[in-house]
Amino acid sequence: MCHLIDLFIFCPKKRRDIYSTLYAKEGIYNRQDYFGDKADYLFLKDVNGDGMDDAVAVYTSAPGVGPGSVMLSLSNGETFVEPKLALTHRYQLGFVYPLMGDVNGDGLSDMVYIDFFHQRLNVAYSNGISFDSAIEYRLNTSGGKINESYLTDLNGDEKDDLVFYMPDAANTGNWFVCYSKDGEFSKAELILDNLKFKSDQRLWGDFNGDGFSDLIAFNETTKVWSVALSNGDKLLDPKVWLSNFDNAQQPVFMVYDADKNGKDDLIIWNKLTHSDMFNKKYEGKKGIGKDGNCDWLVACSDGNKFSSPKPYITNHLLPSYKGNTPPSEFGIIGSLDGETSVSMVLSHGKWLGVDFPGKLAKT
Ligand SMILES: [Ca+2]
Ligand SMILES: [Ca+2]
Ligand SMILES: [Ca+2]
Ligand SMILES: [Ca+2]
Repeated sequence: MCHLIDLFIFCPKKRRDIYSTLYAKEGIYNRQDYFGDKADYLFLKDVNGDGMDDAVAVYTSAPGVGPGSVMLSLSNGETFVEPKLALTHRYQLGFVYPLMGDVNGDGLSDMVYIDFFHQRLNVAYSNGISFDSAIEYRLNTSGGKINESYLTDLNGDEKDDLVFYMPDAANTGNWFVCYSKDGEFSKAELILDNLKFKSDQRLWGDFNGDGFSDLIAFNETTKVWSVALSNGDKLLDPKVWLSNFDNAQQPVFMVYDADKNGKDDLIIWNKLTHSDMFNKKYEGKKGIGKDGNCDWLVACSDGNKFSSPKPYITNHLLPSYKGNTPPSEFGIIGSLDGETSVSMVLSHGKWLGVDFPGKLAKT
């Protein structure tokens, strides 16, 4: 039987001491076949607590998959294995969204469903093998409406907290936290009284490596990335960490410690968005119009600022190299062995990962 994957090029894992751009065709790896296709949400999180990130696919209503199914495929250090159903949790489409994080601090990533309409969380704790049935937590936001939320550890106690943004008139630009503690979520507390600037995209990570998660925000007009560091209790005033950022290709942004120095970095995925992958005019060309060129770039944190973004993988699934495979629908970054970061694109159920190519040279 001929699998499509036979057409991919396999290479041994490479570790490099100095910075070099890795062509995806040299190092692409198939980490999983036929997992997560048509899923509504995909995560790369450590569900069984062995330090290696596992693949999680959440389905709302795909054909042939039970509504609310959460599929899990564990990392064995290089690939994903043993795909199975780990939870069924049906939820209201349109105002409930799944997140993942370790809410109870046991080292196992839990499934969390935030319900923006009812202002509540349903938490399905990982038991190391699958997820237990969800427990409901009502959030006390004093009447404010949550608009955007993240699970991240603001106060460094290894339990992920719910941080969120409330854009209504009384709270414009204000950020709040409900701390996870003692099996409950605290009443909402103000952590930043104003974002102090207009932002178009926001993410969370620990950019200075002190264990407290920080807010990063991008302003598309000024082309500036700013970081508001956490002191474990509040967010400090935002400061510019990267300016003159070229957003021409409208990339996907992620936060991850790519070079594994303990400080989260800004990851930029120039996603290819056109669907006409067999169109000859794309062959050998990069960055057409608003389409990305399948490159991955990293802006490394030194704890005070980001370096200028550098490509570290090029042509990660550009159709001219992989003529039989449609452009990737999804990109994600994590670590399958717990030590090396892997940048992954997903295309029709295939998870294709390339390891971070060694340490970046100092600039
Ligand atoms: Ca794992
Ligand atoms: Ca947990
Ligand atoms: Ca916490
Ligand atoms: Ca921090």
